[in-house]
Order: sequence, then C-alpha cells, then structure tokens
Amino acid sequence: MTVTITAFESSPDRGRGLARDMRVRWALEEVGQPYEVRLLSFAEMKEPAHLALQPFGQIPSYEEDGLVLFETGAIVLHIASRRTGLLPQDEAARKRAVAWMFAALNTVEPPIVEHSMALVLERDKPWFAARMPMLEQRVDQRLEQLSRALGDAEWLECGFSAGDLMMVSVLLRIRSSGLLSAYPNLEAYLARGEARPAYQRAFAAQLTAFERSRAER
Ligand code: GTB
Repeated sequence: MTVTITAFESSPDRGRGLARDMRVRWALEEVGQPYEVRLLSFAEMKEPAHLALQPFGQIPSYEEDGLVLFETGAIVLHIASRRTGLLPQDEAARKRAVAWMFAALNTVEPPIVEHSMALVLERDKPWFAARMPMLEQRVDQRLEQLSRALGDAEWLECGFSAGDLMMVSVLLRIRSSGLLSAYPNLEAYLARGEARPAYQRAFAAQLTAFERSRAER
C-alpha cells in the first residue's frame, strides 16, 4: 500500500508542527504506516491538479492506492479504522473516541482558530482590542470544560486514541497564547502527547521538510 499526503512546501509556522499535515503524519506514525509527502507551494495548492484531490485548495490531501481523501478528520478516522493502535477494541469506547475526534474538530478547534486568525490578521484593526477578550473567553470556556472532562485521566477515553491525537493537535495551536496555563492537567496532557515517539517522528519529518525547502530557496 502506498500512501501519499500533501503538505506546505514552506509552512507558515516554520516547521513548528502546527499545520494540519502534522496530525495525519502523527496518525500514520502511530500505526506504523510508511508514507510519502508531496510538498506544494501556495500557487500549486490552487491549481486544478490539487483541487481534484482537495476541493478547497488546502493541505493535507491523502492518496492511497486509488482512494483520495481530504479533511483531516476523515483522513485520521480512515487511518485509525484500517490499522490497529488508534481506536479501542471495545465498541462503546471506540465510538466515544470518535466522538472526541469530532469534539476536537467541531467544538474546540473553531474558537481556537478564530482566536489565532485574529492575532495574525486583525492586530492593526480598530476593533482588535475590544474583540480579543471575547475570543479569549470563548477559548477559555472550551478549555475549562475539557479540563473538567479530562480530570486526572491520562487520556480522554481508556488509553491513547485518535480522539487524543486530534485534541492534542488542536490544543497545540493555542499553547503560545498562554491560555492553557490556567489548566495544568491540559498542559500535562499536551506534554504526554508530544512525548509519544510517533509524535516526535512526525514532528521531525515536517521540520526537516521545512528546513530543506528553506535551504533551497
Ligand atoms: N478542515 C480542513 C482539514 O482539517 O483538513 C482544514 C485544512 C486547512 O486549513 N489547511 C490549511 C491550508 O491549506 C493549512 S493548515 N490553508 C491554505 C488555504 O486555505 O488556502 C492551517 C494552518 C496554517 C498555518 C498555521 N500556522 O502558521 O501556525 C497553522 C495552521
């Protein structure tokens, strides 16, 4: 089986593992599936060849022997369903792990992305100072709820799962804001995710890709 994903040729995060190919790389590393990466420039992401794989002109896309997927939720769920290691055996626990994947993408990620985008795109706008506390409060509400749900547990659902992979990936984007410091159990949760050998292999691979492309420019 040959798996090929796409990623930024030059990631705006400078290889800090925040672009969304990272969660797919991590899932592939967790299940021991080798993969190839096709790096794309911003212009190439909007060309017909890539739009045929990813209708929104984004990364990552996923190709596997004729199967083409887009959306990291669908891609990680596919990987987790095909190989062991990312979903519990017990059916109820498996369904709850999938629920945590959806929670990460649909409930926790939207306010985090809105907060991050405002920091990047709206700093010079007249409304920025008034809007920021509201965006921080929306993120904090989700962090407080998630912190309560996790409690003292190591992972969200009886052992590390694709739900944790997705949740940790989503939370990493907010770490530099300092908002996580109110929730030591979430900080420890992120550290456990980052300590996983599969995470570290995925992180090293995307950093190497960024550094190579910078050296070639
Ligand atoms: N819902 C889609 C999915 O989960 O697959 C979202 C995919 C997505 O947003 N991809 C982004 C993209 O291709 C890259 S990851 N953007 C280009 C475009 O839309 O034209 C988002 C991202 C970019 C940069 C940072 N960063 O610099 O920290 C973090 C995350």
